Amino acid sequence: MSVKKIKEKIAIPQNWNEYSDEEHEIWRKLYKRQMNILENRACNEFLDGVDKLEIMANGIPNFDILNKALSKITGWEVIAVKGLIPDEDFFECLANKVFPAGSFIRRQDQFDYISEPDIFHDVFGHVPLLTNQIFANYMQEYGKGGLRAVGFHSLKELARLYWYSVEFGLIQNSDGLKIYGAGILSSPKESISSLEDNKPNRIKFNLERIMRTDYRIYDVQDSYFVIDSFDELFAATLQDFAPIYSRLNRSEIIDPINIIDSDEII
Ligand code: HBI
Ligand code: FE
Repeated sequence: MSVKKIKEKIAIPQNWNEYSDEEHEIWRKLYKRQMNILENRACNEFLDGVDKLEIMANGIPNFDILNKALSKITGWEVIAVKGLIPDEDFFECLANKVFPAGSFIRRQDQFDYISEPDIFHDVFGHVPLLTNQIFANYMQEYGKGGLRAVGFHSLKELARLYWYSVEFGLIQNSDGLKIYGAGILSSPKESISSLEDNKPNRIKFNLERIMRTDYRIYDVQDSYFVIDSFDELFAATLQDFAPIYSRLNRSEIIDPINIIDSDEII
């Protein structure tokens, strides 16, 4: 499907002028709290992305202004959508360098946690890394892979890859162990526990192992998978998934609380 078609199908107007002062204030408070926590915990590529997109601090970003900066850097654009969209439309967006973001913001009584992705999770959590070319390439390959996975009836396995990388991924390089997953970056509690709590497993990234690993949506993760670079993540998408899917069909699902013999523990 073309960019034009997918946007016609799922985009809604952001109506940036209709956000109230209270909504902008919620964004400012969420942004301030997270940036304090993330200063030495988020990967540099995320922090650089926040800088490059500069308008993050003073209130809910206007997608027209955000996209002027973002599209110049990696050609990606953010569109407003009502909320979670069907998998295939989501993959179609990513394959076309379009990131679908919720345009509503949580209420004050949901300040610490909201179950479905609001504009703070989607734009603060996901968009800054789209300024990193390798990560942006990964997201686009992921979208193309998702469209292929539909044919293999392997959406569940592919969704696990998204979950344990784009949403809850950690990266370990010369800067130390840092966060790149949006689900962590937008959560005050998990931004600390994912790096410092001794309860969760931290396991070296392994594509097939991840695609066998179940996940729980409504709590902090029992396992995190650690890459050593975005190149490693991107390279993982370039292999032929067909043999992997057929091996996965014959493999046991792994409960995220467990580790297995082949795991390389960080
Ligand atoms: N829709 N808007 C939106 N945002 C998401 O992150 C999203 C989605 N639909 C499907 C989906 N994520 C998951 O299935 C991914 O794991 C693919
Ligand atoms: Fe997300």
